[in-house]
Amino acid sequence: MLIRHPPDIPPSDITPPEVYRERRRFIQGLGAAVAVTALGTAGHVSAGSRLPAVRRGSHVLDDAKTPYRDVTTYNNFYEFGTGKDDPAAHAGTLRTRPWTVVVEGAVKRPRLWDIEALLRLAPLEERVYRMRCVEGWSMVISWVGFPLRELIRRTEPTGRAKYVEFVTLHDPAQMPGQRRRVLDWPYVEGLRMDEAMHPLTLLAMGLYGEMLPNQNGAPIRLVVPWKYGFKSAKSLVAIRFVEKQPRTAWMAAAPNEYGFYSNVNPQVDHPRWSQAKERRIGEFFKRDTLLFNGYAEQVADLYRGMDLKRHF
Ligand SMILES: Nc1nc2c(c(=O)[nH]1)N[C@H]1C(S)=C(S)[C@@H](COP(=O)(O)O)O[C@H]1N2
Ligand SMILES: [Mo]
Repeated sequence: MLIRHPPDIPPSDITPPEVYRERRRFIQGLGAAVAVTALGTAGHVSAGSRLPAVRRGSHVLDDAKTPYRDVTTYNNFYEFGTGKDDPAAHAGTLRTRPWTVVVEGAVKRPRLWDIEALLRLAPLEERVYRMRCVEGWSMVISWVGFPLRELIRRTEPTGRAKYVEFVTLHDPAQMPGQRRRVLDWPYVEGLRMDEAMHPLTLLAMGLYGEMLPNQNGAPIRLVVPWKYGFKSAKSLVAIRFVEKQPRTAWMAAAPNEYGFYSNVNPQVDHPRWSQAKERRIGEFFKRDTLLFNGYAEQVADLYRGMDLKRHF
């Protein structure tokens, strides 16, 4: 495995989770004495308070939702290992209470938010979004959260705030994958201010009406449905308003492969594979990948006049 380029699986190698789990079981069976663990049967649902009431949101796709089991057992969360089943197997060590998120930088109202206060900052709603990983697989996921702009509004960014930086927890004791320098920890992502303010950009605390399981980024994560999955940073501890474009973890790891924008774009291939198609988890035939992951009508204006091949 090339650890400098972690999302390194060519699309042809992407295995549907059911096949993958069977294969896992088979391999584990070869280890004879080892009892077969029920991989991710429940997942690690966060302890602590329950979600406040959730209303049906404005962006609910008609597409069939990917089963909860797949959404919670086939994950990318390198802080717990680089295998798809590592997060479900190992994220139990993450403690999600107490939890705080510092919101700071070029703002009038910096604040250290307690997670319980964040959960009640704005009405929670269900959003069913298409999600597309840069590796070439996709899912349709029911999130629970509120638009990031609700938090931004209360934070009052100043004129110097041009970008927003999102930072994941850095604690190798809770996140054993951070003991290896797979990435330059902590995981950092970024959005341009107008992308962060877009009504589709979500702060998510739940999945399928329940608290986020640890492996999906508990207790709070970003969800940006028109961008490749890695922009949606998990287990956030800081949100910073900054003047300069943030140095994201993936750009630092492989700048020629992962650009700042990372908009889903079937016309811009990854240097090592085509991005024209994707496998929806649970389906056999590949689908055509859609520009901006199918959200062009809502987001294309953000990029008008930009060369999307250069700003990939
Ligand atoms: N902190 C952190 N956030 C992360 C990742 C990660 O490794 N660490 N992986 C990203 C990638 S590559 C994808 S595809 C999505 C997967 O989210 P899911 O496991 O909830 O489907 O999380 C993104 N957020
Ligand atoms: Mo991804």
